[in-house]
Amino acid sequence: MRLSRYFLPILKENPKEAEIVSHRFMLRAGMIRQHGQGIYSWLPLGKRVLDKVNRIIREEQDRSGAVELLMPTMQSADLWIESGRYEAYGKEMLRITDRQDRAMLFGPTNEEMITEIFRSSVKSYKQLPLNLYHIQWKFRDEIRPRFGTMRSREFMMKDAYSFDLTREGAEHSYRKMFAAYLRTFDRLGLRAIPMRADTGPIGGNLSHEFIILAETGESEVFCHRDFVKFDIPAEDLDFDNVEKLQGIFDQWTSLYAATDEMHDADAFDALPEGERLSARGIEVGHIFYFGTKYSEPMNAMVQGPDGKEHPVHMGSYGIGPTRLVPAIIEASHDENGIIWPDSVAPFDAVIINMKVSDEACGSVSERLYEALSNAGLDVLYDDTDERAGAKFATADLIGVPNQIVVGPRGVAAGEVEVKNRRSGERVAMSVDAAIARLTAGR
Ligand code: P5A
Repeated sequence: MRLSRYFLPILKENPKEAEIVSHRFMLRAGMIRQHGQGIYSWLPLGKRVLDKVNRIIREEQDRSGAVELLMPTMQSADLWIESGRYEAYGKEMLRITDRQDRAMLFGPTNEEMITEIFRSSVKSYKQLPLNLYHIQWKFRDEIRPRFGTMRSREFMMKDAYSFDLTREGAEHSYRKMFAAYLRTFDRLGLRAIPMRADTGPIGGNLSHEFIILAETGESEVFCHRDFVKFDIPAEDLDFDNVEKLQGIFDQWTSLYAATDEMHDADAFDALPEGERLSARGIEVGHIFYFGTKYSEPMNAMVQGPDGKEHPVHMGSYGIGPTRLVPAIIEASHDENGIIWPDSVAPFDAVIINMKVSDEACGSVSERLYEALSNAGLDVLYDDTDERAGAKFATADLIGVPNQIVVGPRGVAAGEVEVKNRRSGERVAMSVDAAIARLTAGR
């Protein structure tokens, strides 16, 4: 991508409405644009990161055996009346009436709709277990939307729904998602801690929130310090291995970890002082087992091996991609801007041509651009006629992991400078060496 043809509306000044660092950098880096309270467009740079986040979420859902579909944002109130949640959901639900005076709503979650899809086509236990997911916009009329896309009204959610014949089966499905979530957050460069959590309007009594510790987090959380020591489930984990999944779950739930609502002060205070961590956190995922809460009122039954009809046991599992992007920034930045983990960086490398009027700089930059792009890297080529200082500031702000600086003096000596955004290390090397270094392992 040539920066001269791209759309990257960088802000030079700090936007005054931004209270936390991720919101400030997302606005300054031209990733998002606000339209109303808690409503945002994702501009090209932001969209690239969001797509990469979603790709990782999708890969890990697929790996665990979940199957993707896509449900609409608009739902009919009838289904919610059937489940008994239409009134109970309250003011957070955006209710809409269509031209035929039918009661509709912008979905805040999809338990009812997925149960409707399930009951219309699955009739036998032989088709179970089943886990269906989608990545779709939701709307919740939050009382206090804030911190940019961290808590917005329109936001994206990956929501998965599991169906099993028995409670034991459903608990195994729960543990599958538990392990898949640990892998997902790890690949996003985050250490998420599963904490016992309240179930709120979704229901049930088994639930974990996945929390990223951050000073700017909205939740107050309490946990043991040793979570950092636990291993993340391996890529080749067999998700059908009941014992293995149970082992992972047991380990990750063996230490104290609870959100404010579930906090047991006596149990926590009984821990030695050095092991206690009382902190703030960002909830990036939340999983629930709620049994037959929806299948019973909505009559989602399957025939069991005994020939009888059984209400199906369900769970639901949410991740917030549009919250994860700012959460990653909260966890990884410095005073100059964002420092993206490689896995979600909008570009892998940025070529900074310090003097576009110089023919030699132009041809070296073009050569780099072509070679890196051909090797499959996402490359941004800063071919604008901005001052060098402004170009460096932009590259640091948008957080691309590798910067290649092409300047007249270096080029005359046959060299470019390769800078690592995270470590700040700068190394001068030949163009060929720079290409070899950045394409290594591709
Ligand atoms: C689980 C999937 C549910 O809605 N039903 C389907 C269940 N859970 S949840 O905890 O309410 O939301 C799941 C995740 O969505 C993100 N999220 C938000 N992101 C941005 N702005 C919001 N206002 C918002 N509300 C929820 C969170 O990541 C949450 O864990």
